[in-house]
Amino acid sequence: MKKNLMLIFSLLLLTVFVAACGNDKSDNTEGSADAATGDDKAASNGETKKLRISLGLNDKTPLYKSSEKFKELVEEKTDSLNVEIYHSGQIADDRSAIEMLQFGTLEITIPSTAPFTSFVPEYGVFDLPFTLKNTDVVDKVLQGEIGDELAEKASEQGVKQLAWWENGFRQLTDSKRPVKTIEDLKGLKIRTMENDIHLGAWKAMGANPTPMAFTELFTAMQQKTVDGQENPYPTILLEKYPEVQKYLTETNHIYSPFIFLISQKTWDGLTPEEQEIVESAAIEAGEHNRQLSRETAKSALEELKGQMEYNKVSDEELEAFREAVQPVIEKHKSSIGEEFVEKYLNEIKNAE
Ligand code: KDG
Repeated sequence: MKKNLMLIFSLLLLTVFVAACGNDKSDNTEGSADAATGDDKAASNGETKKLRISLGLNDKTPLYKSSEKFKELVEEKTDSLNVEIYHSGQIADDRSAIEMLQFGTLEITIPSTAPFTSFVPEYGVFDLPFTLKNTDVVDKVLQGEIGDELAEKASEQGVKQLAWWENGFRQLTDSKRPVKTIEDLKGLKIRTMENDIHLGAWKAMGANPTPMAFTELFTAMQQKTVDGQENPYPTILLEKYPEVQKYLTETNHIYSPFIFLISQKTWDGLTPEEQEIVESAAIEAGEHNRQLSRETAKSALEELKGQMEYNKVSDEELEAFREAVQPVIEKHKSSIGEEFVEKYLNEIKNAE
């Protein structure tokens, strides 16, 4: 009980602090520097609205570079909007950032879908392991009915999803041993995103999983609080995991989308013209992001092979992983929604 009160109190403190440095008109004075990207933005008529983007990943990643593309697209079309990009969890971790969008004390965040399932359980379809097999299927499913239905459900939570971006296919790293069979997972302390399906899946495969915010992950690996983690190749390379992890295991166990979320309160405060500019920029930057993410995943793997001990789990061995997680998939069909999961699995079959 005391812990919950402390959590609520610290969230309210954080919200007040961020609101104080948020859309304060005085920040829009002539020549106010953009704290994150160093651009000067003279407010044309003092009416410039600030759109701060909170990211968990650092400024070397495709996520950050595509956010810069979003900024460029918006600011070339209007003087009334000023985009600021805050990387590496400078403002908040994923879940806190989503809550701040709900309060209206932060404008934009672009997290993985996994932490968003606490707000909209249906996004959990992407956490069902070994369901999306390649990017062709991913693109068809996300651009289809499933993608549209999920975006509509997000609006019920005070946030508006403007576009699908890409985190990518997730791979395993650890500091203890190579993982060639499911038996090698036994007892490995694996950090997972804050998501019950991920937790259940790694438990079912024999690991000892710990849910943790992304902002705490590198330190936890450095201090050996966890043995390993799972993320796409660009994150593993660009967040410098080879410094604290020895083994890299290709599993492709889950495909993670990123979702471009804007506070409903922020959205409602934009003019129709500004809404059109922001939405089209989020979609166009999303196309840029998918391409950059896929190119970076290929080059990152080659670089990682020179820095870590790499192995790819054989298709035959992966069958044991798939079998182990089946009960977890069955269990979470009800928490996500049986009908929606069936629709998702059918869309995947049609796309394959
Ligand atoms: O900016 C996104 C990150 O905060 C996070 O969603 C990345 O996949 C991720 C993870 O493992 O937390």
